[in-house]
Amino acid sequence: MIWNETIECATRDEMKGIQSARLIETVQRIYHNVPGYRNKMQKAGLVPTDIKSLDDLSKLPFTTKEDLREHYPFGMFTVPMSEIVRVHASSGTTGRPTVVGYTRKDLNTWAEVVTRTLVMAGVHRHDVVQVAYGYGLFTGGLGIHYGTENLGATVIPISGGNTQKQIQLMQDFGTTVIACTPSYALHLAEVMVDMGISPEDLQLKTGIFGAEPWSENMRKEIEGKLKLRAIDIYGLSEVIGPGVSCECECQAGMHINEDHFIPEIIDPETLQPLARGELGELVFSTVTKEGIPLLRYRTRDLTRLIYDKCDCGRTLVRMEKCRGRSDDMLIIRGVNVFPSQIESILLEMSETEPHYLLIVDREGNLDTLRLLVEVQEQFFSDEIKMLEALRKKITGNIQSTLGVSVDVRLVEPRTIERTAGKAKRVIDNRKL
Ligand code: DLL
Repeated sequence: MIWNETIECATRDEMKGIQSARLIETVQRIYHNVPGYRNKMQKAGLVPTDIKSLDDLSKLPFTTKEDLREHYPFGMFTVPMSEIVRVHASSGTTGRPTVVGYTRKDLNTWAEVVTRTLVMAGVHRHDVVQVAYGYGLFTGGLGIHYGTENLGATVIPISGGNTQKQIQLMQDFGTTVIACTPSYALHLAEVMVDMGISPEDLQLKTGIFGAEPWSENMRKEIEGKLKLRAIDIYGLSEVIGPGVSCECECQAGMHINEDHFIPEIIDPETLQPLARGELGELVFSTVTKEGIPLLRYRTRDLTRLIYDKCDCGRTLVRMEKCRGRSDDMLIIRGVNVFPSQIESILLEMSETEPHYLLIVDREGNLDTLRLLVEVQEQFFSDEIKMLEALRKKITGNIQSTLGVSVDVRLVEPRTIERTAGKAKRVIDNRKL
């Protein structure tokens, strides 16, 4: 089933027409209501009438997280506060939170795009959807919640944490769809084993997993352990929250709701748009939002766009699974390392668990990379000689694939902290 066939299966010309009209209108609105952005446009020598179609998009200045922080909390809103019916915020690791505001129309748009994504994932109104993303300032819980209600499926608004209760309710309420971060999905699988509950005791068929990067190998692991189809959903609070894009049942890239959020891929160094299909930083212009519309917002997420028609029949452009963020990329003695590459290597080995932590330090002038990784129960009880061989194997695999040397420390199962939300994979102690 397709929720909004006219849009989701539009021709490229039809989509371009919709995007152009909405872009022109949004530029006018932002120019007249947001002094900070008007200044940027004036500096670039632009007036709103210079933007005549989608082809002019790349003339516009970028917006960044720093802009939002600078105008904290509400300085980038384009409507009076009396029109704002909800705010959300993302905490981030440093600095002030990024605050976003929604008008009633924005909340309707959000519910619509989340409903589309759930339908893409194969969810229908007879499903029971357990929302284990956090409810609160984070957009995950409430975002998926209203999309599910809009679809007409049953929502269990349990929020994150309370893992044993999550599993008990899955069993008692006949949950068919679980929505949470992929790292929490793995934790659920782990606790299920402790409770003596197997996936066959549950009715799970689909997982709606996102909010953090996860590898293809992690997908296999989760699908194997929970016996469901693991679907990748993407979004960010600045753009709207979850529902910016999502995989369909083909699991071959995430369809972007591009009638609302126009994507571009740029080179993060030169800031120039890249040719179709190239890997770079994803940038979004929101063209229907009222509360806080953003033009050319730099996500820092690295991916590429796929314009071919998908086997599901949708023509909405797809983005590949995120490779990581330009600001998550570690540079270890000059070598670029993404935590997701290490995750993939670990998951290819049968002896390790997908729970790991990378610790970066600087000793003298040299970067050091330490990897703590959990070893499966049966291997941990093995003799020291075997463990040393395993340690060498992991070190060798990482060295040969990524070209960095790493100090591997094997740790007992369940010693790396589990979180109900986004997993923390990296501790960078360097003062750069
Ligand atoms: O994480 C919104 C969300 C909630 C998406 C629930 C999906 C499910 P923020 O807290 O603002 O919003 O964080 C946004 O998280 O720029 C990416 O770096 C990362 N991210 C989100 N989804 C994915 C994904 C929510 N599927 C930031 N794959 C984004 C990789 C993701 N990274």
